[in-house]
This record gives sequence, structure tokens and C-alpha cells, in this order.
Amino acid sequence: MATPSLLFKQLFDQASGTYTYLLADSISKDAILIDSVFEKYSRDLSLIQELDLNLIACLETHCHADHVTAAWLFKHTLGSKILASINSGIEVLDQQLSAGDVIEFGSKHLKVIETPGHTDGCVSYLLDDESMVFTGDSLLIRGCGRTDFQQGSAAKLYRSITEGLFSLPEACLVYPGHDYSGRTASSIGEEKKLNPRIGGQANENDFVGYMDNMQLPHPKETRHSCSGELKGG
Ligand SMILES: N[C@@H](CCC(=O)N[C@@H](CS)C(=O)NCC(=O)O)C(=O)O
Ligand SMILES: [Fe+2]
Repeated sequence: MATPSLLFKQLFDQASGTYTYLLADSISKDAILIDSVFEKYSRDLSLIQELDLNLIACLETHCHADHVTAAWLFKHTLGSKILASINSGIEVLDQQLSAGDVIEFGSKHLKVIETPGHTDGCVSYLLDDESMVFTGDSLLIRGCGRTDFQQGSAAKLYRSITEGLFSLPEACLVYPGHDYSGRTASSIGEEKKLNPRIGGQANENDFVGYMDNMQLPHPKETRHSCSGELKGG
């Protein structure tokens, strides 16, 4: 009998610099979609149908300020569930997630790690064999999520990254929620060493000082809060 392998696709939305991740068990065809984008619904629906996958759930890493999720559309057409943190502020969830919760798809699963700081309801999803972690906007490649709005807290994010994500195996691949310069993945070891905000010798004071002085413009697409049908992602 064939052994199930992981089917994995990293998808990109140019307008918001967002990554969407499709994961599936190659035998059972059960699939999960992480951080879908409203405008990319048709692209992702076609892919799911072409690959003959059974979409179990759309997961959100947090309530996004810069794009709207397609999770509601997938729920409507495919009957998939919508899952996000209990602290996400997203009103209509099929399951509210907390630390340690496990989301199964076929023979595989993702485990929830709470990584607040960019927002209160940020979570990361760790693959069962600890080979991949989907960090949303908690840890970005050579960066991290901003902490200047949406209940952001640089001190919380420091703890989430240093005590949570940086305790994962160095070889664990980091798949972020965004990248604004075309990079696709990193690893825990690489970010521990090279992340200019929180890697190397940076301590909490360095990090908080850096984050409190970033003065980033608000995202181009900021337009909603996380309640109701068209919002929530
Ligand atoms: N330049 C981007 C910035 C978007 C932005 O603020 N992204 C958030 C994620 S929702 C963030 O945390 N960015 C961190 C950073 O750019 O360092 C845009 O305008 O779209
Ligand atoms: Fe974000």
C-alpha cells in the first residue's frame, strides 16, 4: 500500500504580498487551506478541484488588516470549516483554536502554537513532523509583523518568537504570511541567526525599541475589522 505524502502548494497574491498555503494528504486527499485571499478564490478553487481534493478547513493565522479571506466562499461552495484563534476577533468560526489544538487532514495534522504580538489572536501552525511551520505575520523572513495597531504588542511578540518559535528545531522551515521582496521560505535556524530585528544577540529592549520606531504606513488595503460575512480574515 502506498505511504501518504504531503501535497504542498505555496500560492501568492501580488496585490497584498500574501502567501496562501494548500496542504493535503496524497492518499486521502483531505486538504487544508491557510490564509486564503478573497480575490484569489477562483484560482484556489480550480486548483482544489483539479487535484481532486477534499477541502476540510480554511485556517486563518490571524485577522488580517490588509486583505479579506476567501474562507467564507469556500465554506459556501465546498462546505469547509473556518478555524482561527479564540482570540482572533473573527465572529463566525466553526472552531475556535487554542494552544496545542490539533487539526487533522488524512494521516497528517497541524498543531496550534499561540504567537500573539502582531495581533492578540495570532497563531502559527506546526506540521506533525516539525518540518514546517506557518507563522502568519508573527515571524516573517528577516522581519516580523508590525505591532503598532490591531492590539499589537512588541513585548508579546518578542516572547512569542523567542520562547515559542525559536524553540522549534533549527531545520524547521518557516513559511510566512507575507513577503514583500519575493522570498518564499526560511528556517528557524536561519531566522535565529540572521533576523535583523530579533535574531543574533538582539534582546527584548533592542526589539521593542526597533518595533516602536518603525513608522510604517498602514497597509494599502486596510479596510475592515474582523466581524461579519465579508470581513473576518
Ligand atoms: N508595504 C506593505 C506593508 C503592509 C503591512 O503593514 N503588512 C503588515 C502585515 S499585515 C506587517 O506586519 N508588515 C511588517 C513589515 O512590513 O515589516 C503594504 O503597504 O502593503
Ligand atoms: Fe497581518
